[in-house]
Amino acid sequence: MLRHSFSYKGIPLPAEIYDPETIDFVGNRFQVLDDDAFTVTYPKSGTNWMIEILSLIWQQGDPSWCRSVPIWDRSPWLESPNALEKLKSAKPPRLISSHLPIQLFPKSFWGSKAKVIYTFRNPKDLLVSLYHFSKLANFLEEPESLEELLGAFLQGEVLYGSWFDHVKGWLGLRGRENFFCISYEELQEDLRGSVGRICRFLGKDLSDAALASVVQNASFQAMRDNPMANYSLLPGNILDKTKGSFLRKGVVGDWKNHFTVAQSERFGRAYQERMQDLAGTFPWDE
Ligand code: PPS
Repeated sequence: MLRHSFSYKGIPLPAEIYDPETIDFVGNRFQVLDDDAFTVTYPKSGTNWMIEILSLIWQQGDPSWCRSVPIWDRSPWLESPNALEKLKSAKPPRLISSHLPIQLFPKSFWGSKAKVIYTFRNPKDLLVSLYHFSKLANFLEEPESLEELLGAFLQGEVLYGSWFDHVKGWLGLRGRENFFCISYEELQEDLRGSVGRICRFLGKDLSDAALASVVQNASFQAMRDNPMANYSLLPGNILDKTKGSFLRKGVVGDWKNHFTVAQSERFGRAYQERMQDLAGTFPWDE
């Protein structure tokens, strides 16, 4: 599963879009600013959904920015070489996205007041999302089967490394004033309430009409219809849109349509072993 990767401090990263020099720069020399707001996720956990929500909050619910600027320019990817250039000219306060595990995050974050919003998702659904995405993303190795991807995922032999370590690493920041975490499932269950909580964390006071506009414009359908958010602008050599959509299904529980009973049990055993210290933390634990 790691054919198209390089390893940086033991974490496999996509070699076709990133490089070790940039990751090293990001970790050691990138200057985080106090008013930066980071969206951090393990891949396929709802990153772009959160970017859209934050973009809309940034604009008090006005969708013009979301409809006129590609999502990757509104919240550049920290680990991407191009993004660093964009971030230099970005007008503060900056929105920034990242999949980096906590140990590779910029050192300058630790002395700053910058905010991190960490979004996590049921790993079984995330795996299904990744499985489908691997078919269209040319920078990912396409697994032969879900079974193959599942084995690699449980071993942490996938891009960005172990989901278990990623989540445990970041959730270790719970309780800090500048850290907020939320699940994809909570966003699905109550988007308006979730947006309200995110606004409170960011110190943004939105009117009821502005909140309603955030909810409406960050819906799955609105994002799917928005060329600036649905990845249709990416060239075919990066994302082969003939093989599927980036905004694929956008639901909770799709794993039930993909996992066999044996796969679910195998996953469950590994999950219990690795996550027992966080038992009961996640909506899918219920
Ligand atoms: S990536 O490639 O890691 O940045 O992908 P990421 O954005 O983290 O996750 C993609 C999945 O999020 C779903 N998505 C949404 N679901 C519900 N509502 C909205 N608005 C929304 N936007 C994105 C997207 O469809 C992917 O999930 P799947 O299960 O594949 O549909």
